[in-house]
Amino acid sequence: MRVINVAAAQMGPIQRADSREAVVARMIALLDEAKRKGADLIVYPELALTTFFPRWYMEDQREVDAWFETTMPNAAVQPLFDRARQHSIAMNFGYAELTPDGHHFNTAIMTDRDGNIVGKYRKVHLPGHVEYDTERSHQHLEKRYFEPGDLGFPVWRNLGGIIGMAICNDRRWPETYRVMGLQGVEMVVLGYNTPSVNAQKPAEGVTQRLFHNRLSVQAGAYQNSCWVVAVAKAGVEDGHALFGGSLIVNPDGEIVAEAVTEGDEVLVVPCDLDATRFGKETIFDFARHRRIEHYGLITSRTGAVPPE
Ligand code: CDV
Repeated sequence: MRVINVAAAQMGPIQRADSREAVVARMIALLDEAKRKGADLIVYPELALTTFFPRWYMEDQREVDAWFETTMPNAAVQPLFDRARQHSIAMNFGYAELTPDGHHFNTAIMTDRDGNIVGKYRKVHLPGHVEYDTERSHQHLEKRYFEPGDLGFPVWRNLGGIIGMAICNDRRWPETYRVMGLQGVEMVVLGYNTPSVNAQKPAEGVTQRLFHNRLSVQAGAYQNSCWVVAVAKAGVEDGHALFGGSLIVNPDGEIVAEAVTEGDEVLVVPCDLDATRFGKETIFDFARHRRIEHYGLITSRTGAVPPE
């Protein structure tokens, strides 16, 4: 058995006025709890250091840039790195990244047990819109504030396994998991901020939205025979509700742990990476069963084109 004890560290709401330092203190409390529960790896949400700022329409670029980190770790986040190294726990968390040459990404990093950053991922599938949209019940301006990720979907050897990262909306796209599956991924870790209300279909309801969350994550895990750890930022941020439902799914696509609150909550599960082998060697043995000669449209066409 090759076991990684994974902590899904769901975070409750972060208000617009909350400082990075206050958020990092909460993340350290979650890390301490994860340590007590024997974790090797802790997974935090997307944009873990701030409120989900893409809900706010901003025109002043200086105001936008205030939500971004220009270095990682920086002074506000260093205490988290220090505690993680002390505890010998690897981390994954998301933040808004502003590069030295002025690019803006929705980014996640992964560290090893010594607090070294060993992997970086930049969100590929950016949902939402660029301009203020009067038709929506609330704004979702990721396409305004971020560029699509430019790093693809790499995987990394860490903690004795092969681990990949994704961010929020990426979890709904089968391509996300399959590109990592083709690199032998054994565990996908991802964070999300998902509004409880569909801005374009308010009648949808949170039950259906949680169903789509589970459906996407469970399908990704099963079809690539890997573990998936999906972690929410949840609760009401300045009047805007985000759903919880953080979950850990095994390579059979079964949910093995699921959050029950919309606040700070830690789920720890021993994930045996060898449990990925059966699926990878049988029904999802890609080398034997995939038929790439029929998959050309996946990479040559973006939108659907129905026949005449
Ligand atoms: N942060 C996100 O990417 N949220 C999207 C919402 C807007 C649908 C998600 O897929 O959860």
